Amino acid sequence: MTTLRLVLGDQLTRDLASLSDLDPAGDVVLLVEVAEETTYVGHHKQKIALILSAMRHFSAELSDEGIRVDYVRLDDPENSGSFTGELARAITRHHPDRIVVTEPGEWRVWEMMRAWGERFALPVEIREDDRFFCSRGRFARWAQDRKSYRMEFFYREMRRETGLLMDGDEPEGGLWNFDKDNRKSLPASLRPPKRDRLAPDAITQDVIDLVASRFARHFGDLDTFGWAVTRRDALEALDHFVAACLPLYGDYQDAMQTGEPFLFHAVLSPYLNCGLLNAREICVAAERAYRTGHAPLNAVEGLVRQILGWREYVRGIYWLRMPDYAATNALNACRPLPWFYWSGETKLNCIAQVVAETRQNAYAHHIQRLMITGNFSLLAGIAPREIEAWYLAVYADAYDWVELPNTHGMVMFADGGLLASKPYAASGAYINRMSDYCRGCSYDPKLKSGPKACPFNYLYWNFLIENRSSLHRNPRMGMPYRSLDAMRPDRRQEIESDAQRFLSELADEAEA
Ligand code: DLZ
Ligand code: SF4
Repeated sequence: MTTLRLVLGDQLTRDLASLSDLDPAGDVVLLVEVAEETTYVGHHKQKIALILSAMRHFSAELSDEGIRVDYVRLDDPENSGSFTGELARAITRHHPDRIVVTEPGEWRVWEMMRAWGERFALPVEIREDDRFFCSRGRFARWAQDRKSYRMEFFYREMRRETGLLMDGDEPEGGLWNFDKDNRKSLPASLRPPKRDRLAPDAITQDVIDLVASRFARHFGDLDTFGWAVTRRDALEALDHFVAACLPLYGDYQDAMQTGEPFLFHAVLSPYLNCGLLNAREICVAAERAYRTGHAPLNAVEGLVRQILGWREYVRGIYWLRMPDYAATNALNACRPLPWFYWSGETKLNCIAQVVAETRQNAYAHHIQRLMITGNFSLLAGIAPREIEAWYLAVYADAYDWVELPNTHGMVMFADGGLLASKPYAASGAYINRMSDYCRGCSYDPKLKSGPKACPFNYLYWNFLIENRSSLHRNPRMGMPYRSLDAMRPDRRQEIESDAQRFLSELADEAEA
């Protein structure tokens, strides 16, 4: 019996469910580079290069094991350009008795997969993706009969279930969450550890050349490519993070500094999300660092919360609520995405810095994503679909299951509060406190009105004014609305006219 096992570009692990019972004598593993996946959004050049190079390396590793691999390259003249088309061609090559796949990370692909059985008149087994701590069914059971789905409660259950950072039945250190210790601003004297870029090997160089010629118009620099593309190198990146960055990861988790795109962050999500690393080994390595006295609890708990808590939780929400989830727009936001999200050409220095780093690295850390590019989109009322497509395209770690809930729910509050208990809206004061961006800006974060004032300042209040009917009953918004209501009417008018001027200039730029 021949089984054809299709492995997707974000499933690059030997531990994949669909490879668990692989019979090297008869089975064929299929990997396909397809135009549809490279262009359904205009991915960052480095993201495409990372995935294709990691796919080619993974395929070579399987072949070295004696496994029959059928690998279709993007520049194969017969390439049909889609998963379905390539599966059809592979079926005519191998005449399999059945197809085995692992569930994908995207609703769009899930729908494709579910149609394959009928289309090819073959048994298609779609296996659960057991790389996650919490299966889709387990999450649905947790969510059942709950009025609200707060991450914190889900996270506690996951801690209890996995035993990670537990002291018997109690959380290690007596608290579930040490987030309050993780908001320090970066002292000027502190230099974050150096990150090495890996020099491309011949396989990666081939892919870089392919991406440079075929995706020349896509966003992003390619000459700075330095990602690990094998499990071995990704494991080294994990070791380096634990040894050099983890001890201070918690303290400066929310800090932002010009010229320091990585600070003490893990920068492992691109590997984790494409299969080169797995969630459990990262959490276990971090816990070990705590138990051996190498890293403090606030750092280790912060990391474990990101992976065991938040990452699993957003995936759960995605599969629980799709496809309707993506269509909600609770705040009726509809402005187009400003062009400066691509060009970086804007007087808003914080955005210019984050876009420049994003272009250079296909990476920005979570506070840059949430509180700079995200915060601006929220305050300016950018259409959720536009900003979601941007995040999905520009970050090397972005796949729909993780990008969509983070952007739609957490950043844009477009789900009306299913994911976040309040919108993460902030004025220039927050950005000024947590970064050095304002020092190099032509706007003044301390000015509240007028053309020199930081636009985040009046956009923040204007956001509250524009969305009063949706937000003022939210208990966590009580304080800002009380402050707004205490303002004199002429101050409110000033806010609205500053915001109108700024937003209409944005609209003019979009039309130009
Ligand atoms: C993101 C991506 C890209 C750019 N290219 C490919 C590809 O050529 N072949 C492939 O199998 N997967 C690719 N991917 C990842 C898929 O888009 C991803 O597997 C689906 O979106 C499901 O998460
Ligand atoms: Fe950003 Fe405002 Fe600071 Fe300029 S002043 S960097 S726009 S927060």
